[in-house]
Amino acid sequence: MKRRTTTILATVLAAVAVSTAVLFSLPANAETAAFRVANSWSTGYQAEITVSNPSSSAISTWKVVLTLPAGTSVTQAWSSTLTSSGNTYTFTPAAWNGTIAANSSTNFGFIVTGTGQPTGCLVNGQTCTGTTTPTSSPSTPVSPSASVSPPVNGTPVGINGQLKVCGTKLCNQYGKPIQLRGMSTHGIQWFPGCYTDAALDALATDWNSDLFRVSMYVQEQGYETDPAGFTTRVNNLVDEAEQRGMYALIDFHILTPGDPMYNLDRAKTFFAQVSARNAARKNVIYEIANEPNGVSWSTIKNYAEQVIPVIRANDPDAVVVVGTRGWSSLGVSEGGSSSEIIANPVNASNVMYTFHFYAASHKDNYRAEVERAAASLPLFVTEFGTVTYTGDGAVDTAGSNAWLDLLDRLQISYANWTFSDAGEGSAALKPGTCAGGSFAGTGVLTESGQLMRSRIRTADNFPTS
Ligand code: IDC
Repeated sequence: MKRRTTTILATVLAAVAVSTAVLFSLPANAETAAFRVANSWSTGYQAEITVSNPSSSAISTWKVVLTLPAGTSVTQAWSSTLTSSGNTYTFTPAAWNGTIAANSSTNFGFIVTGTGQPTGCLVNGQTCTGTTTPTSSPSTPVSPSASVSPPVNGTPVGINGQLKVCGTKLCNQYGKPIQLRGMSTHGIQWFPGCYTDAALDALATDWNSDLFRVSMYVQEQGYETDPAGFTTRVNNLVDEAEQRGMYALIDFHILTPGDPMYNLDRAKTFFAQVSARNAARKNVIYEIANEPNGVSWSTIKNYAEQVIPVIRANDPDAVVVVGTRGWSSLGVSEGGSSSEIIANPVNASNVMYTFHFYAASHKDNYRAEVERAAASLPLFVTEFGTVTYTGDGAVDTAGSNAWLDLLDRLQISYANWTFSDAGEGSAALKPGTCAGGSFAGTGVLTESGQLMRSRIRTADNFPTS
């Protein structure tokens, strides 16, 4: 049998820190690749390579070899398998994207530490098509990889549109302060069956939930084990929320270790991806560090000031929520207070600060601190429980209502831990509910779920003028 030779083209778009980019461009007659803008920061950049198959038959594998100058290296890659030798980096398919159909393409991404530009690029042994061209800035518009749904009339996103921090409040598209009330997932690595269409329908139409927090653990079998897979799962849940007019809070769920710097490169990679992909969506809020612990506020601030620019490069108008010291207790659980934040806020606009509580553990002194902090800082309760901080135990109804009354009065948005059927007191759904597949009504709810549904489903009365 005669062996067919196939031409494969690779395209590299690499935006680098000091306003130049390397571009191996496709010839005009093979313009099939969709580019994603890469991101850059002072110590590195994110790049993408599109491998295109412009022939009339499928190819079954591909290999891209990239050379970088000394002092610059690839530190992470996704949607490909990376090996390296010296300054040569070889990318071969991930488990799922080796085959490229006729007239199709696939792409992969990577993070580079250092600002040197690629000096060579081979695809299946041939020079990548194109030239090295200096450009003044990342020049290609972001193209979202999935279509953006139009706002659904009468839903929280349909009414409020793009959110913005105004003073100490979260404001809607009319510049009016609003409060979002909703639920958090449990770890999406553990409870995928709890976030089905039926589950999201129940949250949107039976609970009247404004907000859906997507908790993507980084450790504990989370993101670090499969960055591309978890990124896709988060994006899918963003879409599920969007289709129902709910806001999606993307939670980069660091917990152990508590130093966010441990996950800095992962955070840059993840947020570069989700912010590029979701830039045109109005329903996305970014929560960059669930619960920092055992680290100073200045470390958290340093982390935030490195991650926020990555998001802003793609999605300039999105609200970003920053974790606080002592498991997002505004410092209180580690002997501090919100004063350290007020004295030294994150150097970025349109940001809010996280506060978390568990009603059976955190009482009046925490409530007093929230009330005090709320006079100066925009706060967002991205997670709280009706039980103890272990996530288990009995529901503290009086404590939970005291907290929720305070949050309502101060118009502080919140998400409750958890919309899941975990066998623990904080879970809203009875064990076995998710496998059963029906989620609406009170029959499937635990005591915590009943309390939360009754608090969340009351009318919002979002102001429109
Ligand atoms: C808990 C879960 C529990 C899990 C544990 C460790 O409820 O099933 O075993 O995490 O992953 C937080 C954290 C949140 C905790 C929750 C309850 O953000 O991940 O979930 N909690 O302990 N901060 C305070 C309490």
